[in-house]
Amino acid sequence: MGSPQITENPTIAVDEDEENGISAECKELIHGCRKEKGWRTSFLYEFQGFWCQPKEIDAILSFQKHYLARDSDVILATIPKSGTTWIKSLTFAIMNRNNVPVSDGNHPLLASNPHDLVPFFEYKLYANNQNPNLSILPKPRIFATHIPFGSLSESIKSSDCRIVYVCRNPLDTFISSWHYINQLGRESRPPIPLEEAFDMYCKGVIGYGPFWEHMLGYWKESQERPSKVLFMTYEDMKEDAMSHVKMLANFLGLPFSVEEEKQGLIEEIVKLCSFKKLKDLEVNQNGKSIKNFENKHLFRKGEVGDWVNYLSPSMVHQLSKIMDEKLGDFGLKFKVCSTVP
Ligand code: PAP
Repeated sequence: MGSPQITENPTIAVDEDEENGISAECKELIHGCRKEKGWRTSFLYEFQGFWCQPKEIDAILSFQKHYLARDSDVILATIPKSGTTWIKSLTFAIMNRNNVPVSDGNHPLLASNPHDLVPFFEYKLYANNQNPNLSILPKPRIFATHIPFGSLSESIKSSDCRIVYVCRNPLDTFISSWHYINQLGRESRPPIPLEEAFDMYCKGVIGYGPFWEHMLGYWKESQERPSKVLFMTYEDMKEDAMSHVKMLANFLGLPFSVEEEKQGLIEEIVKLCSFKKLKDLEVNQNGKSIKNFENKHLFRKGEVGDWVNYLSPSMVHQLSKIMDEKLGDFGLKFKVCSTVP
């Protein structure tokens, strides 16, 4: 953010800051992109068909140029606020269970936020380093991203690495995003009104949106290549976490043995990664994992259907219609529960 002396024209001050430190290539590129007012930054730019901030675009360019997937890599993909923190914790616990027992009092998930254990390509690995040396990372390498399927690096698509995609009912994702964005900028800017954010969301203007394109990219791939992309929803996971943990372990090629199931390991993983357990940890109450982002804001309510408390009937109607039009033909449906206001 600009200093108080140069905030006479805050839009320009913020805008300059947003472009600060990005590469010349990225600067040139974004000046040719369509732009719209952002939720949290002055602008979002339409880059490769999705909306993004300049610093994210710069990191994505580096990622696309340099990341080389290994067959054993696992990529967790989401659009923000769809269950990223949860799927990171579950996948980490499942894949590392032979290195660190889930019941270990020193389990990494008890002391670190899942975002520290499973790094994002665009916020961590390629954010300040064009070509980080990822070959030194221990196996199993688990990465995360919000990048749409079409813009993943070619090596992800052509290798045997696996992708797990989690999506969430857009009505809830919208409300979760709106709360989060307003928490982040509390000291420096007024909250974005719900109606304004809603209009942008319905136009597809949100980080990595439009949400329908994001979902469809991974959905289609999961239909065509089910051994490559596992598609799960937040709602299904909430309804039956145990069977989803089992499904996830099978997909990752690390099924639970009969012995592990008998010992109750699946239930232990579900408990370790539950909203309540993670939320109450010291690291998630007071820590910061992604620069300037407090971990506590990653754990708000963790419920299905909280949108009923915020959206008017006409908003529900409008967004449901978009969901139907954009996703219905592809067999991707979300429940709009009976408690519509
Ligand atoms: P990110 O994309 O910024 O990392 P992400 O983790 O996808 O965020 O989304 C946060 C949402 O997941 C929050 O939803 P809410 O605003 O509706 O409450 C958060 O509460 C929820 N969440 C975080 N951890 C868990 C968990 N372990 N189980 C279930 N929901 C969770």
